[in-house]
Parts: sequence; structure tokens; C-alpha cells
Amino acid sequence: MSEAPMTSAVCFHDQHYTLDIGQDFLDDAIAGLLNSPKWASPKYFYDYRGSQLFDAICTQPEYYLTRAEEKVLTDRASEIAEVVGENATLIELGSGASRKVRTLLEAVKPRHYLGVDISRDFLIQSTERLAADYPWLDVHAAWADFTSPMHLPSGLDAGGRPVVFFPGSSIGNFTPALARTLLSNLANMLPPGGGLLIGVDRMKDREILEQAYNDAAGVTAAFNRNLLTRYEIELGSDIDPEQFEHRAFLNEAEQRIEMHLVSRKAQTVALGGLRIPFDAGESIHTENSYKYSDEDFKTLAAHAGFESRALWHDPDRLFSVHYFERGSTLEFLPESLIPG
Ligand code: AVJ
Repeated sequence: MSEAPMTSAVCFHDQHYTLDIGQDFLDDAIAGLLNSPKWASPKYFYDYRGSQLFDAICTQPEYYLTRAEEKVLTDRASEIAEVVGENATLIELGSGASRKVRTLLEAVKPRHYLGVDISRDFLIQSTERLAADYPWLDVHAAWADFTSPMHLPSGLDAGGRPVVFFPGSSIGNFTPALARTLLSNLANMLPPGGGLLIGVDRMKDREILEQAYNDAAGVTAAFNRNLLTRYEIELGSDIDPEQFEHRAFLNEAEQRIEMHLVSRKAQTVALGGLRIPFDAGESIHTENSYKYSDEDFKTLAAHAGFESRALWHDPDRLFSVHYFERGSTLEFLPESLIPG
């Protein structure tokens, strides 16, 4: 065991172009709570504590997604290395703890790695660990919100194929229409032949799905409530997270798991100079997690300019990992996923 190096081997790119991040968070929080029904954006789950709690969700016995995806990445590592090719540039979206990518790095042996995350300190810590553990790898970190169009930092274009790695079924957080916009933005960022290795949770029985989002240890509930803790600490709200109950269920018509925070009583909370009323039992819709059939996801990706090259499942067929290549023509220009 050696100490972490004092000087960083990671090349940091600040692509977080928002002028005032705090104001953005407050504006979004207010807009969500003034709406009927009330909502909050799941991207605000991931402050440092939120990222830690998500990390803990991934090891809960009920949350099969992470284990199933890791099984695919381990069992199919050589097939993945084969389709990606040598000297690749691996771009990981929402890299978080950068744990899943390790199997991939060892199999694919890319030349460059770029971790992209909205959680700045978490991103820096985890990419520095990667750089220390893989001295042969050129490690970059981009602090960015990948719901806005991005560009590849210069210095990463030399070498083999750029391949976006988007694991964990994070694409499921977006409605199918926004998922298509996000994939179009990625297609626009990549050259023709660029790759997309993406983990997608499959539609399945209600019981398995609902248990995954209602773990017995209450970690998902804590993750959900952490959003309100951020309203308290960062936005100065008097909201009490304990006065909201975690609820997660399958909405079969929409093919998604929904997460909500349900007010335990009639109450009024202060936020940004406003007083916002809640009825007893009124909910804040905090997250959607869309589930796909293999064919539906291929169709979605095709509409964004990606051609299916490979598809793998875990032995229980709970989870899918798709590999696509960007075709030579694109239909769409980059656009923000945020309306307005
Ligand atoms: C990171 C969006 C894939 O939807 O399963 C886990 C987030 N929310 N438990 C998911 C999450 C509640 C997760 N994604």
C-alpha cells in the first residue's frame, strides 16, 4: 500500500459552464415545488453524500442492477475489448466512484480515460485513484453536466476509437424523448465509428423491480431524502426530510419505476423567500427510472444515429449491455435537455 501522490496525475477540465451553480439549484428547486404535481430533478441527488449513498445502494441485496452489469462486463470483457479495439479513448459518463470501469480498463487497455461527473470533489478523488492504480493510462476528468451538449477536450482525440461508456442504466433517468436527445448529443460529440457501450435495465416482474427501489436497510430512502437535506443545508430551507416518506413503485403504463417523497402531514416550508404549502399525502416526484426491452432500446438508439453492433445479458437476463457505433450521417444538431 502506498500513499496517494501529492501532485495529481489527472488532467482536469472544467466544462461546468453554469455561471452561478447555487442559483441554478435554487431556481430548479423552486420551479419544482411550485409546480403541480411537485417534482425535483434527480441530478441533484448527487452531492458528495448523495454519491456515497448511491454507492451504498449498489451493494444492497435487492439492487440487482450493479451486480448484473458487473457480471456482464467481467464475463464478456474479451468480447467487449474486441469490438472497441486498441488504443481507444474511454469516456465515462457519471463516473461516480469509477469502480465499474476498472474491469473494462483492464480488458480494453485504452490509451486515454475521461471521467465526466457533476459531483466535482467525488470526480477528482475517484479519477486520482484511477491514475494511481493504472500508471499506463492517460487520465482526464471533466466536471460537466452531461445533459448539456459536450465536446471532447483536445488531447483526447489522438489514438484509436473514442467510446462513451454509460453504465448503470443512468439513461433510465430520462424520458424516452430526452434519452433520444441525450444520445443524439453523444452521437454529435463522436466521430463516425465512435462507440457507445451502455448499460440498460430490462423490463421485468413488478416484485423484483419494486424491491430494488425499496431496500430493507432503507438506503434508497435515505438517498431520496438527501435531496431535501440539500434544500435545508444549501438553500436555507426549513424543510424537514423526516416529515417525508420514501415511496417507489412501478408505473407499468409508462414502463418506469417512480420515486416520490410523500408529505406525512399538511405543512408549509420556506424556500428562497417563498412559503410553499403541502397537503398531507402530497408527493414530490423525485425520479423516474425507465426500463426497456432490447428491441425498444435499439430503436431509440437508431433514432439518434447509433447502429447496434453487440448485445449482452447477465445469466438471469435482468440487465442488458448494448454496444453501438455512430453511423456516418446524423439527423440532429446538439441541443440542451433542459427546456427553455
Ligand atoms: C443511477 C439512475 C441508474 O435509477 O436505478 C437507484 C438511481 N435511484 N436507486 C436507478 C437510483 C434509486 C439509479 N440510476
